[in-house]
Amino acid sequence: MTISKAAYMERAITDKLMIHFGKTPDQASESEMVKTCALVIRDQMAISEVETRKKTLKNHKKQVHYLSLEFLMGRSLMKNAFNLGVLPQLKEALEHLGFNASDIFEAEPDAALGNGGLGRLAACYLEAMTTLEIPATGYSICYELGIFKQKIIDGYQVELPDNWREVGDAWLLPKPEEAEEVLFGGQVQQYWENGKARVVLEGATKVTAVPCDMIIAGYKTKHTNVLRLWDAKTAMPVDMSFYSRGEYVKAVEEQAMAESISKVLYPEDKHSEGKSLRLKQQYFFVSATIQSVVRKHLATYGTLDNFHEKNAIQINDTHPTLVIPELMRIFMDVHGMSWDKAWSITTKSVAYTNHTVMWEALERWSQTLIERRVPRIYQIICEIARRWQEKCEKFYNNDETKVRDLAILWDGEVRMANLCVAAGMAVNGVSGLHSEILKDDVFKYFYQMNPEKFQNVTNGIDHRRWLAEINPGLDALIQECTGSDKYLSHASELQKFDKFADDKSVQEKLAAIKLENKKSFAEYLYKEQGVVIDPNSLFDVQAKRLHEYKRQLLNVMHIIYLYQKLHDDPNLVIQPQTFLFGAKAAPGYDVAKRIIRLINSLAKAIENDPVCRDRLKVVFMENYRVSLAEHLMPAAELSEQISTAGKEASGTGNMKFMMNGALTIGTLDGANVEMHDLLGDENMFLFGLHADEVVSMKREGYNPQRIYSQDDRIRRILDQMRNGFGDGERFEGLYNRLLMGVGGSPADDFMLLADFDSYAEAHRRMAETYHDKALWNKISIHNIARSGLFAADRAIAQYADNIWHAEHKKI
Ligand code: 26W
Repeated sequence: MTISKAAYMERAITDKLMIHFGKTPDQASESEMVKTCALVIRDQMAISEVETRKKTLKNHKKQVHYLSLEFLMGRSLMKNAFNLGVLPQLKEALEHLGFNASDIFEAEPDAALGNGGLGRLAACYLEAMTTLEIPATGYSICYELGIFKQKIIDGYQVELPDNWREVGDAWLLPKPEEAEEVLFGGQVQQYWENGKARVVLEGATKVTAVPCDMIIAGYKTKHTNVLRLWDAKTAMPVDMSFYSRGEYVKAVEEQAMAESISKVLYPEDKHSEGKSLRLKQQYFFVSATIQSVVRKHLATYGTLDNFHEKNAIQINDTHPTLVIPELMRIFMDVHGMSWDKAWSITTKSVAYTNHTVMWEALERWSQTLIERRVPRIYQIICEIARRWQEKCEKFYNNDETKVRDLAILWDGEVRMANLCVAAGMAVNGVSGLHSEILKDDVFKYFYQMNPEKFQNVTNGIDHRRWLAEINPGLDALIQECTGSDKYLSHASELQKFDKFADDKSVQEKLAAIKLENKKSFAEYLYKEQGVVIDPNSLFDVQAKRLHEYKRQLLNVMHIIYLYQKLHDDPNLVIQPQTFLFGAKAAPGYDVAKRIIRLINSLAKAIENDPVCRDRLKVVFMENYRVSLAEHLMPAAELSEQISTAGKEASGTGNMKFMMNGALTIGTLDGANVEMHDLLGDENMFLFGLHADEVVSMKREGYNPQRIYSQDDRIRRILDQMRNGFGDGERFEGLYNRLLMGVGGSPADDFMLLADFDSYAEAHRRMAETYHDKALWNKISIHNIARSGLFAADRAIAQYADNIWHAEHKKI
């Protein structure tokens, strides 16, 4: 049976290769093979997509529209084949054609249309929405360049463009017949027509938005969904008179300007820059999306009166906030609705997810910029803001501080988060703790006005990708112990694995799987980067964007501490450890880049040090990305989740490590809190201040200099950091940041010194536990077995039940 299916697959591949590239398998390159396989799989999905669309229309089901400026999709070939249930035959066909299947999978470029957690979450959610058979569409921009590729040269981060589309295009279906026009600039004109006020925009610049659809396969379902990526094209026809007037260059210039909108993903994380092009990107994808949604709705129902009953629009952080005024504009200016009716429908359709409490990341746009780029949208925002302010003044009896806090327009700026909370039908945080902080702090006055709006949906990850697909050894063990593959559809089944925690033979099998995974990762790292690591050392991993609040620097401080300890006592017996870092720094974030440089100095120093080199190893993994994470997670043993409490909204890497059996060393922050609820103190290495203690310690006047002067270890670590490691690099800037505060930010803003002692103590407990192999494996089993809560399926079911009110397959 499988043989014939594989033969069928092989035939499809050879035919496609011939038609598309005019080649036979022996002539095809790996890239051509990736593209060919993608086209074969895409054809299969395209058929189900047509069927799904028909069914959704016929059944008049409520649809979900997930708007996000980022979708960090990663690779799709193996994932789609896995979900469609054709992975075995695809592998067999490739091998039979003379290719190494894993080389082919490895040759696919990541579709890296995102920065980090927020973008990867959107990708995991699309998969889960599809598996749960929710009619859903993701919307974003078809960036030509995804997040930059990171090279490390002489210890420094260097950014290179990521041109993913050469091969990645194979997944995209352009739909020029569904293009939309988006207008920028111009003047708003109002006039009366048949007793009704009409608003039109004159002299605006048109940009055409062409959809490129990426089909998403679900697991064990024929249901498919689509990620619709908008490509910006100039709307100008090739106007000959333009050219004859000698304005050739101008014509080409305008084209380049329009098309620059979808050129590049902004590589910022946690810092809103207020750049005009970024605003254009936001309006471009929002306007195209809403026009397309409204057009399809009208084609089905012939009325907009039931728009909110048939559509739920989820906005992923504030980046798509302009959907709110854009819906108002289309309802009123294009379809003649009254303000009140348009507002009532809009506010029943849109929901907002917040992903950060860092003030730098809360988007604020200059009013003049918005007015210039999208004048009609600006008018509508002003009117929303005026009405909102009236409401707030009434509710809070003109209390000025509260009204100011709640304002949408303030001090020449538009506050996007406030607009979202004022207009959204629901607002949610992404972990229990984070959602509480939103209610008690960030949006406290909003919460007092509308407590029923505020919800929590703890993040989740696609466990089919992040466990079954990337860790087949563990997948097999779980299936063996739980008796079936049921956990793939019902992640809560993982619980059944818990009772094997004390089973010696299961512990040993798990240890053997981990060791295999560590060996494969060591090989991978050697191939990619030429670095040798020892699979028998403990793999201690911190992989995430580089940011001060995530405290990679605390990890570094502790490694320096171990390094100095070994120097004090060269005969000290310690567990050999490999510290793996993976992190991109935003190109303009100098402190983050300095920390990367420091990690590389430390790595070099240890490598050249005969006392330490057999016991400690530090590796900075270049270009951390989804596909690297897929190799890394199965091999990790210790997961570093050490953010300053109250700062990490949720974290999702923490969940991926846990699911693959790593133990966590972490603070009570984000979803770590919920992990701790499931695991207890005995199955996790908890340390550090709690979120409320961070706040109160800051209020009472935190003094890192005192810690520095009283704790010898800390003084030595920081002094070493300042002086560097003898390679000509000194890190006085970082030292000053911890002790003096620089450029307006307080000394040690993220409280590394306050948490150091407790962190070192947790590491000590960890090393002791690692020594007891049986205990370590037992804890690892508990971690895997209790990670089912963090499946994206659970999170999506909550969104569907509590926010979207959309039907879904039960899990
Ligand atoms: C405007 C620049 C910018 C770009 C991205 C500001 C903020 C962001 C994101 C909100 C940053 C982000 O990725 N947040 C992460 O979202 C994850 C998914 O919910 C959480 O797990 C992480 O804790 C959170 O940092």
